Amino acid sequence: MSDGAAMGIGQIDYDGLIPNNVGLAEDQRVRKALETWHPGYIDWWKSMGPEGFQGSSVYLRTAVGVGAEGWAKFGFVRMPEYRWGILLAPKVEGRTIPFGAHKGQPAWQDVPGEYRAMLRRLLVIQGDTEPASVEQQRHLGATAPSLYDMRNLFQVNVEEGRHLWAMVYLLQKYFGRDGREEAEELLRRRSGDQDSPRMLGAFNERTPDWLSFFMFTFFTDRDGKMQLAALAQSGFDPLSRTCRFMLTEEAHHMFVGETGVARVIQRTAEAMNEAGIDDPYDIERIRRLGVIDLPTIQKKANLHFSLTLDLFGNEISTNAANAFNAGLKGRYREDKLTDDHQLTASTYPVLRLRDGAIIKDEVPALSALNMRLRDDYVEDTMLGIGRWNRVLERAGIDFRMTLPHVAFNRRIGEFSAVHTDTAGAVLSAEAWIRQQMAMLPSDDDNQFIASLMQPSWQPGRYAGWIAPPRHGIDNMPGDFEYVRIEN
Ligand code: BYC
Ligand code: FE
Ligand code: FE
Repeated sequence: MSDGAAMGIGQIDYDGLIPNNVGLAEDQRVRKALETWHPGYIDWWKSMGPEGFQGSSVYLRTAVGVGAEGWAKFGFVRMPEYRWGILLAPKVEGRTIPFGAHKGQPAWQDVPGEYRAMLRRLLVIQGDTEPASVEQQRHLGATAPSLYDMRNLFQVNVEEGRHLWAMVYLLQKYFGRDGREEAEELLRRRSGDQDSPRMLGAFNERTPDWLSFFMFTFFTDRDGKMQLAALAQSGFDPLSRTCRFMLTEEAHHMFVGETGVARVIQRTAEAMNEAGIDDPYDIERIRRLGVIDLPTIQKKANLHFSLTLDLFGNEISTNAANAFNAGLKGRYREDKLTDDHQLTASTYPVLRLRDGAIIKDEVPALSALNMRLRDDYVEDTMLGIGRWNRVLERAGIDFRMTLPHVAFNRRIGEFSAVHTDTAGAVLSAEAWIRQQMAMLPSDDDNQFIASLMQPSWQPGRYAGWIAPPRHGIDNMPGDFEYVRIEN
């Protein structure tokens, strides 16, 4: 990192064990706590991180600054030697609490005693998702469709690891002994474990194949983006600054998911055109071309969208109202909104279940904050779906990707009590069993996808079910060896 000065390395101290821009060298207590936690983290990474590639050199970016420009430097790194750091966005002088009951007061630099428990819970939930996703993705390297994709997977993985560090820093710095215990627990829980699972449902699902991985980064990392954006508004300034920097990394995760699925769609469209197949539902013939048929891609999207919606919590939530009133968790782009930022007198429309039917209900805006964030999420997701559809449009294929209804396949909230189809029509249990296979991936679909997951590790080569990307990472040429595989 010697030539980093021009890129703002002055802001980050790379001398100690833990790179940081929070003055760890002078903060004995927290430095010691983090250094004590570090070996457990490395053990976790080696046993639960990318399986089989810990000795390989990967072309990764590492943060060397926190400014908007030039914060990253690319180079070959063995993942266990990645410099996971504690990086906060710069402090905004004179920042005030942007919303809630304390709106306008100076932002907190320390934890307000009355909100300690609430804040700790938010940090722990956020922190828990980060290692969970690494665990879910740990088997994927073995079937990577290219070295480019393998590198992107590992980049996402090391950054999710850094996001865990980000939450652990806040826990250890501001929550003393309780924080240290929570930090240990974050390394102890395991995705999908019967006895000690991760906290939120979607983070205990399997990510068995690369289409699932791309869908996960498109849909579920986008929940991460929305939640981090809401926490970036926090009146607790260290959390705000942490999340602001995490969001700069999250952009790449969205990119991996959106372009990943787009490239799968593109390859399928090309193969259909080459073979002269116009009917997207001619599934057997399309699969014989070695590509994933569009209806199956749609089913995967249905699954990941519905699993991710569960992460927004219940339709009506006093937890969300309390966190907003307390000034801890805001709305998406709170600072760009022009209302009173207190919401004590306003309402918000929410879809709910009444007498077995889906209706729209005006409820107090404060209790509907989970749904407001979810609506913003759906809007953001639609933009990406639109870009997938332009691939189909350009290829002249008569098929469009859509999002299922928000009531479809839910396990959290009001709609967990009913079955619906993807258009939101309520179904009997019997009809659900009959129609489910047309809406969610079946065993047969999953087996077909699994059959395509053969490694393609020659530099510049891509598996037959996915199109190459338009540009290399860091402008590297098409045949660049992004991962030097060594065991
Ligand atoms: N699973 O008042 P309610 C990411 C519980 S992703 C299990 O509606 P609230 C990433 C809830 O805990 C972003 N339980 O919910 C992505 C509560 O239980 P208690 C992660 C659930 O509190 C990809 C009860 O039901 N960050 O970063 O508003 C790769 C009543 O709930 C679930 C965050 O989520 C569920 N899905 O919770 C890597 C931000 N939903 O306490 C990383 C922090 C609800 O009454 N979290 N419950 O026993 C929060 O802001 C909120 O806790 C939630 C919703 C958004 C999760
Ligand atoms: Fe993350
Ligand atoms: Fe992410």
